[in-house]
Amino acid sequence: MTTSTTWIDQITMAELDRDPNPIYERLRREAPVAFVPAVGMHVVATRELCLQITQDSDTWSTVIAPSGGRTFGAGTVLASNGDRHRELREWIDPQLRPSAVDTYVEKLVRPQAQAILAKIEGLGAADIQAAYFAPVSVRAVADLMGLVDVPSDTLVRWFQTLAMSYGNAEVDALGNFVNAAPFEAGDKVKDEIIATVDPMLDHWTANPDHTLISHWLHDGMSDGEVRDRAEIYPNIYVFLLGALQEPGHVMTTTLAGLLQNPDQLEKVVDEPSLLPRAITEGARWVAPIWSAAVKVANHDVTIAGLELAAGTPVMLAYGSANRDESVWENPSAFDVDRPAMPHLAFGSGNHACAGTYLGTAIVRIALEELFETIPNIEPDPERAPQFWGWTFRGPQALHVLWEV
Ligand code: V55
Repeated sequence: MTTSTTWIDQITMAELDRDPNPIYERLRREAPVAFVPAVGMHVVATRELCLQITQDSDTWSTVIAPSGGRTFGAGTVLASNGDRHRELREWIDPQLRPSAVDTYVEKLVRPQAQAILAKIEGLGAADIQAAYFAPVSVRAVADLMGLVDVPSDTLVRWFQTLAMSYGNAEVDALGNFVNAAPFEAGDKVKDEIIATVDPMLDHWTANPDHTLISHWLHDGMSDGEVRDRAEIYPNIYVFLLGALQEPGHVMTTTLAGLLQNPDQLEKVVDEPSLLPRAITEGARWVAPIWSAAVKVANHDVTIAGLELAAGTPVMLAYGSANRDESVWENPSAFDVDRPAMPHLAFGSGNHACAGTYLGTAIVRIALEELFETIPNIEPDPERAPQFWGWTFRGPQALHVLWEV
């Protein structure tokens, strides 16, 4: 047994949440797979190793991060494998396929985006994250799910509380969670979600419609049967966190990147067909799900020279993989003119994001409408955006100004 402590042993959760990038830059160089005591797990820092692990589901099964499992409980698609995983994706995927999304996404997002902008365009200043991006993001996905009557501020509070619980990853030397309060706040929000959604499930049980949750109840079931609520709720939580939060994160991150680079902002505002490039770069630059995917070794395995015993979990840092200097030149710079190279913000392998196409379309439409309505948008020079988070990462606010 070794008693010497290394720089890796001294990494704190607070540092990771503030800015994981300098830490992971050093990990990529010195220890691409490393045990980090603060999070009680091995972390994987490079793109090549993240890809290798996600492509090899014989060696690596998927599990949920401990703080994620404490938050969502058992039964999420995030933690499933094999036949059960295929079954869950068969009921989640159909409404999210590009050919389906193209039939509804315009009507779902553009009018809501225009309505929110109409209320703020005369203000001349805003935290555009709170005033526009978060509301468009939650409205789009929650309406699709069928939660049209849940107010946007409630939905934002739900995803924020669930995210603080899911990201409450800090453990002590024995591997026990250090902070109870974020989990307890998450439990309260889940009670509130169940109280709100249960009557809707009663309604959809008798009256199937085109909403996602109604499909989840009925699709693949024999006549007169609906899927058990215990199977549905954990996946409702998955959507109420990730699917509601991340489009907003990518909108804010992409705009923050453009505002730091006025020449790039001007090009994109003048030529909105460049938006998909800018959005791809935003998702690469600061992956909104920065470090959440966990795999577990099915048998003893050697990776990056390290021998890991069967049952060892490893946390894939897609946010770090996306700044791998062996793949991207000057990776910490936001640059819409980069050569195309697939990033890992939507993961990879059989658990890759089901909402990639929908989420990207929501972000694109929100930014198209923003630049159409407020083409002269500028950063507030007094208030630079503060990025935060290790599990989920994005600017906490984005203060902007414009001439009215
Ligand atoms: C992830 C995705 C989620 C979520 C929590 O690891 C974690 C990915 C799509 O939603 O709520």
